[in-house]
Amino acid sequence: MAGSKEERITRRELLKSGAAAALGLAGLVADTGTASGAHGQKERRAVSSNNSTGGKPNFVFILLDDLGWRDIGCYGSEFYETPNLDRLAAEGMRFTDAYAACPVCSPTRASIMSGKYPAAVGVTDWIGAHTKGKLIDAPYIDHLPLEEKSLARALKEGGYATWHVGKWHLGNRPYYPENHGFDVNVGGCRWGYPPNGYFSPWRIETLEDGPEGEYLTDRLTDEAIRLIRGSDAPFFLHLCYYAVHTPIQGKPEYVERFAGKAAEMGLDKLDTFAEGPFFPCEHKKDRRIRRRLIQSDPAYAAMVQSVDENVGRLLQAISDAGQADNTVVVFTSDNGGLATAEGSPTSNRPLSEGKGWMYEGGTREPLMVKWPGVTTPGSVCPVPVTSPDFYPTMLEAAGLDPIPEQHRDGVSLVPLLKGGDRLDREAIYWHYPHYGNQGGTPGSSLRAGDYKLIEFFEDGRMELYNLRDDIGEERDLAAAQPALAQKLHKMLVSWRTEVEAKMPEPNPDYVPWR
Ligand SMILES: [Ca+2]
Repeated sequence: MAGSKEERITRRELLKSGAAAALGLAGLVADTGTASGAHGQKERRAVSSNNSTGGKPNFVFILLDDLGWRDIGCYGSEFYETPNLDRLAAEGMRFTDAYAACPVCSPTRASIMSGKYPAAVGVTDWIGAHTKGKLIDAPYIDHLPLEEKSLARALKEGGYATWHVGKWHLGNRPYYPENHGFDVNVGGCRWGYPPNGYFSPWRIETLEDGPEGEYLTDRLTDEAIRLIRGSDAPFFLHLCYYAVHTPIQGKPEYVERFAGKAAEMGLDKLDTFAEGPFFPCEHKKDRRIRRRLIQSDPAYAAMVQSVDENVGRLLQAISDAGQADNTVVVFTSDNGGLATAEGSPTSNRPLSEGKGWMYEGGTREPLMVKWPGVTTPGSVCPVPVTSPDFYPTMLEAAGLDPIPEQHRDGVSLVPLLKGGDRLDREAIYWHYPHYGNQGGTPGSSLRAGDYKLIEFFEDGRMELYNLRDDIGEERDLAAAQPALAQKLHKMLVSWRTEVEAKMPEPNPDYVPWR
């Protein structure tokens, strides 16, 4: 089965590279940094020899909470320090246009586990949220249904040891990781953040408290390393750090160092925040949106540093276990950086807004994948991809049969990881019929090629952007290009119908305050 799948890919890729040559696209492909041609040939041989040993690769899937697109050095941060993550990018493939399927966390996590868009699963808001404003939030399911065959279950049936370490936030106990195909659950529970902060005692019911003051990011990594050391491959490690979600708490020595760095860089002399309008959601109507303009928070930088250090430690442990050449490492985040509320600890600029918003700051994510022998070291992929894609990608990388009825919204990224420059997909969709906590309003959006259309449900307004020319979404083209806006809106509406997306209703008790 694996053999025939491989042949199919090979034929498709050969056709594709032939077509690219015929169209004179070689220069374009080289410019975007994706590999093709000779590279592709070499990679395919590497995959073949890997498969002929009968070995399945391990998967280390590292999911951050609220880490923003520009929170990493190789994505442009000048204040935070991430040498280990930068090295991961240098050794693997970095995606510039990778997305979370939702601007808040539970829905994106559900999309990774199900291979479906959040609207198709029914988990469209972070579990525990109930808000209203001019509209009343659409109803949503408060757990990942057991009818969904999770990625973990599929890999377990395919012979993998499956471990969840860290944040889960996909429902109460009946829906915990151990009921969704994970052999091991360390730290996964109903909480979306450490209820007692990052220093032990954490009071997380599925994680024994450490010594007084032990730092949570360190401990989760220790637990992951222990699992790796005690295992025979293949394994799937789903390592979901609670960082860098609120409360923003870094190790004091790091916070102090970054406070000094901020002063050295003169960041303490610049305007840090801009006050915006009053929140559109009722529970925050007395407060104003507060946008962070620059990355300069020492405590947030300290949290990022701890993540980076721990990723370094984890990768070293994989190498020490002799598994480095047989382990696919994926690093990404569940939604955009927190930039407009709750302390606004980071800035996603040049992207607009952040967590909780339909703009790019809400959903564009760092994504790096290192698949030894397959991804070209230091390659950069500009093709838009989204979080439901991980499910079919990992099945294909494992040589397992696809389950199209399950991961129906995901597209395997294996062709891109092998150096291809396109996916067979018309558009990527979002549906967030909620207000959330950060100032965004309910809406849907899609990205097709370079264009992105957003529909805002409060007033039916549509905004159209060309992200290639305008990454900051500053020039709305809806009025200038009405035909395109209409065409994309039609696609959006038809997609909503297909996934039976729930819509918010007007709030009859709404009294305007903005
Ligand atoms: Ca999150």
